[in-house]
Amino acid sequence: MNTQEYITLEEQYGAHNYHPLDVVITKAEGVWVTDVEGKRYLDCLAAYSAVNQGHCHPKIYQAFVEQAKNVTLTSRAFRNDKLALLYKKLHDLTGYEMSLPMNSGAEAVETAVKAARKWGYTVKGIPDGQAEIICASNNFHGRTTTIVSFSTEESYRENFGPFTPGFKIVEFGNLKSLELAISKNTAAFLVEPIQGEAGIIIPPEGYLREAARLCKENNVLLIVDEIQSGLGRSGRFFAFEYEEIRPHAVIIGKALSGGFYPVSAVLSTKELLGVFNPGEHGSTFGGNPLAAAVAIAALDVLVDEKLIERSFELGKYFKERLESINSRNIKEVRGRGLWIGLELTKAARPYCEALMKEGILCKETHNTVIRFAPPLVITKEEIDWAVERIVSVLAK
Ligand code: IF1
Repeated sequence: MNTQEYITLEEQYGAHNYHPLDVVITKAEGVWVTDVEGKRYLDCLAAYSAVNQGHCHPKIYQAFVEQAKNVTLTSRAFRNDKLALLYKKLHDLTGYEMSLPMNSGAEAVETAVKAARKWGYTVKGIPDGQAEIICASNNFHGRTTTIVSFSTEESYRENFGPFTPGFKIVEFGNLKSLELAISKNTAAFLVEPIQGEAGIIIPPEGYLREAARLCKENNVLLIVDEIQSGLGRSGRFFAFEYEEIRPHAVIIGKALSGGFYPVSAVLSTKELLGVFNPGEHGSTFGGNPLAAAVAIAALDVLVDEKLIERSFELGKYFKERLESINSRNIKEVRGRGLWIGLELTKAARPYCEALMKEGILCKETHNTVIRFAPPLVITKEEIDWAVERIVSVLAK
């Protein structure tokens, strides 16, 4: 079948909840993907940072296949011999006392919301049914009904109500707004350290540090969503490290599996994750041995191949090269690590389509931003190759 035939089938039989670029990928390796016509592209999206380790990484693949030969799923009714090792690895790498595994990122966010509420009632002493969680404007934390309840993006909410109550919105980056929103019933402040979907928005220097202080003073949990910003994408293991803080809980997903499988987790203290008793929360697939084996390998690759350091160094280089482009179409270049938003003065979609023709896959966000977030295994030469094409497309 050719590209058009796949598209026709998809449009006829699949729900239209996406508007993808018209490229049908059939194979991928490292930073490169190949479509059904045999054309190669440099992937500058990395599945929204789920393939930080590069597509089909051989070491993760090996762990995946080896584990699939033994046992893939036990359910949590029984134990398996991989989950304990993942818990230990997450603890050793991050210092967090405990973790709770789920599948999609949204499920881990839901887990954090439930944990924070229960902590609010049983530890902080918030009156029953009154717990509040504060979230930031222009957040993105997923698409479940509860999560879209605290989205500020109309198209994510319209016609999906009624919504889950108990969430307050503050302006992202504005400490005064946070301070005013905190009440004696506030259980948590949930925030992305760098907002991804909003267009790779870095808050003002000191924002997270001061937010952490406000939370501490008011006995409010600081929960950071590092599903997209974490695991090396920002040039640090966690993006919050730039502000030298220690959030009470961290949510991870995406690259935790290197793209092989949905694996997510909440990392936190015994005080917070200890609120769950048997039967109160869970998932059929969460913490399964295949997911655990894949996640262990995915974390090992990040560390062993120094991908976090690589993201920092090459991200700086890529950003400098983009900043040096002289084009009246560019409004701003911003980002951290290999996570760069190029804000244009006009709609970004036609530029993404033009870049695709030149062999670069990237995706616009918020209409005017092109994001560049290649797998962290990209080389300097490949960045040069990309920049050459970005320059020529932007000149048009
Ligand atoms: C889609 C965006 C990126 C996330 C943060 C939780 C989740 C995500 C910070 C939920 C997911 C994805 C979902 C994906 C597109 C993508 C995205 F544009 F929508 F915002 F990356 F920028 N927290 N982000 O970024 O994780 O349940 O999806 O595993 O198509 O919706 P999930």
